[in-house]
Amino acid sequence: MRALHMVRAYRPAGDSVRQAKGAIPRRLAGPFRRAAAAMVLCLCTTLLPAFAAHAEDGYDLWLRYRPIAGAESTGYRAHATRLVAGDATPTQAATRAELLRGLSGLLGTEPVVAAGVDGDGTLIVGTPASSKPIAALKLKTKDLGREGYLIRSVRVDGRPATVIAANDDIGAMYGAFHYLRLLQTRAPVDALDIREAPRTQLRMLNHWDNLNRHVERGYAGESIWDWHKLPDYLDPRYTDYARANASIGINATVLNNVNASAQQLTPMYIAKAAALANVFRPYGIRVFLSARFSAPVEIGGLKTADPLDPAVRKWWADKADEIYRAIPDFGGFLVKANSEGQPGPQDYGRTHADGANMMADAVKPHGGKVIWRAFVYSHETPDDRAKQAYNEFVPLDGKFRDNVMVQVKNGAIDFQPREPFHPLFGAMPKTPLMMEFQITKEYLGFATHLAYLGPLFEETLEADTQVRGLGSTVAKVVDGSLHKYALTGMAGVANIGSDRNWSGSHFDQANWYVYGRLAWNPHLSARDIAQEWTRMTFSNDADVVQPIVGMMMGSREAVVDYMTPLGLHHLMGRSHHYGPGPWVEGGPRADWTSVYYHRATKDGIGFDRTTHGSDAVSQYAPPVARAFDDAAKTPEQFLLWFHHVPWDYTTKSGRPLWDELVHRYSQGVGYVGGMRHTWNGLRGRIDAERHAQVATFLAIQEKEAKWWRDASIAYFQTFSQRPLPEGEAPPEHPLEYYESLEFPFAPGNG
Ligand code: BDP
Repeated sequence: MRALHMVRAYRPAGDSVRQAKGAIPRRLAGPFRRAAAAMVLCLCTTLLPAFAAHAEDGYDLWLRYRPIAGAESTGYRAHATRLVAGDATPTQAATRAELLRGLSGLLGTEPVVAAGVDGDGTLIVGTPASSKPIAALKLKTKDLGREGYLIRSVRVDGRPATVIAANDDIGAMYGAFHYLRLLQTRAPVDALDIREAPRTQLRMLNHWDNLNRHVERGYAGESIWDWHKLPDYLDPRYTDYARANASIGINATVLNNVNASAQQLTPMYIAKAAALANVFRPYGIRVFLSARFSAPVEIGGLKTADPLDPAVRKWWADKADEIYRAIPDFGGFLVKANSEGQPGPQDYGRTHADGANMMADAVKPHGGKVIWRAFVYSHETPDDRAKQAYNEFVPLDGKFRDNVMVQVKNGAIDFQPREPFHPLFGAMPKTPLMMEFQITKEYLGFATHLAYLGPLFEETLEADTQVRGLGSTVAKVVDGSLHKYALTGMAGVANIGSDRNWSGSHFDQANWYVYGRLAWNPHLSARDIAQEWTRMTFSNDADVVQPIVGMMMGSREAVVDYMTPLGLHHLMGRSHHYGPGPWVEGGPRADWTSVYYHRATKDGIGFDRTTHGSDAVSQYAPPVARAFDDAAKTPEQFLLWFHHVPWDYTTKSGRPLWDELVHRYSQGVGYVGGMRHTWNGLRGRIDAERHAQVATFLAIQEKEAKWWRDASIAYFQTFSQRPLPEGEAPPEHPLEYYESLEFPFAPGNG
């Protein structure tokens, strides 16, 4: 991003002079006009050098490569004065370019590109096949697979060197990014012995991007895919997107929304997708497409999309052939079927397995996969929504083709600030299950709320399904070790858009980052990753890293507290999901209302999912089910998810439930106040541009956290009919005020 960054660094300064001059209204009288113009000019000349030096607008993400202070004296420079790295393939060339960009940025001087080790401090990068010096080292690389790598401090002909070796070009690229990360985070690099290989095979982003560039649940501007100008114009952003993903090991991307348009599969759009695939290929990223199940009818002229109909099967096989002619390494299809109004096999009396297998057969000859989503539920099914995916899919275990994966959201409802792990994890030993996380913060305050999702992802991955005894964690389901899955993977619903900072806020970049790192290794620690990201993104200064990581680690819990404490869920505004809406009821379907989920009455609150209620608990392995069935044994964070309890129920703190609820709401707001305080204390330690935006967003967050608290308390108090605990401020407005607020233009609406 360096080259782009430099170009941009100069342009806005010039532009701003022009715009600023034009912006002074003509009608202003002479002297005032002249004074204003002089002021603008003076402002621009003062700011110009700063802009020219660093446009800290977030575009560079975590790949900023800013100089290491004292790179010489700290010894970093001595380790990479020379670079031996090939450029015979596009991946090798991209790896070498990244190392040159990164090392010259970090070390303040460009390493000499050499053909062999003829000096001290050589960095040797490649594979035994592509690099003679690496072949000569006879390193053990077999167990690293195609994407793994090793980084080791070695001696070649007595000279100290560092080697980054892999079996394949892409492994070497991942190793190069790892090496740069070591420098970026100021890790020691003089005695390296690192072996790394990804723990999952498919590490994928799901873009919910429409062809008109609207991003469903997107809060970072419009889609980065400029479909209209593709395939001819390739925005340099596509390359930077690929670099950023490769730097964290993401190797697959689904370009379009799961609520898919059949148009995506027409020749015109296949050509556009192929152009993107060409950009991504050197970075090890494969393109997938969301496929609309009824495409054979909509764009194929058939009368049916019945998966058992020979003409339909042939249509998909032909379509797959056509796609593979344009994109030889096409990954396959992602499918949302018979969910939220999408077409699917059940429209023809067939099962999800019938649908998935038909498409799997179409891509199989080309080595493609079908990723079938388990996010299915219907308001016509008279059962708890939380139970429906399990009921639908568990009977199909073992009935899918071997190139089908079933993609399961982390929880059984829908990406809430907190959900217990989905009961499907552990329940389908014969079907590879992929994890689906949501990186974009549809239910966590959009882009302006600072919520680091590492702890959310980690909490789910570490949850113990207990299906094969203690320690049968969700992470072990996902990495395939528990059930010996032949295919493994993780998907994250992207938070990427065309906003200059990619994710809509500087801190939301951390959610893209942590997702990628956990997809690579679901056993990593969210805190360690936050540290890494902070060092790469803001500063290596301990006085900066520590407070930022502290803020981040508690930030998601704060959102849980001020939105949906104690296991409450799905209480946000209708459709757009912005702001509180616990009063939402009526409308087309009960399972799209809030009252369906919180079930507050004068007697109490919460959804009874015990054996006496909807019995959702019985979808978990017996020991887990027993714990969730008993309010006293249920972790309090899930209390109202599984239990309907009276308002005076004694919680773990000793407070009655109502008091505890109010306490949590206030605690959440208080945490945001604390983050503002911490952030203000970092003024001057972080560039002014990013500091100011984060400060403003935190102010928005505090205002909205209070709004959530006040509206929720005002609403639930009509049921609890209890006074506020002592010291708790009453809501600022009456309930009717909160209920009257409308947001027809909230972003991201479906
Ligand atoms: C929900 C979103 C909706 C998506 C759906 C899905 O509100 O926009 O289409 O998930 O995952 O969270 O299919």
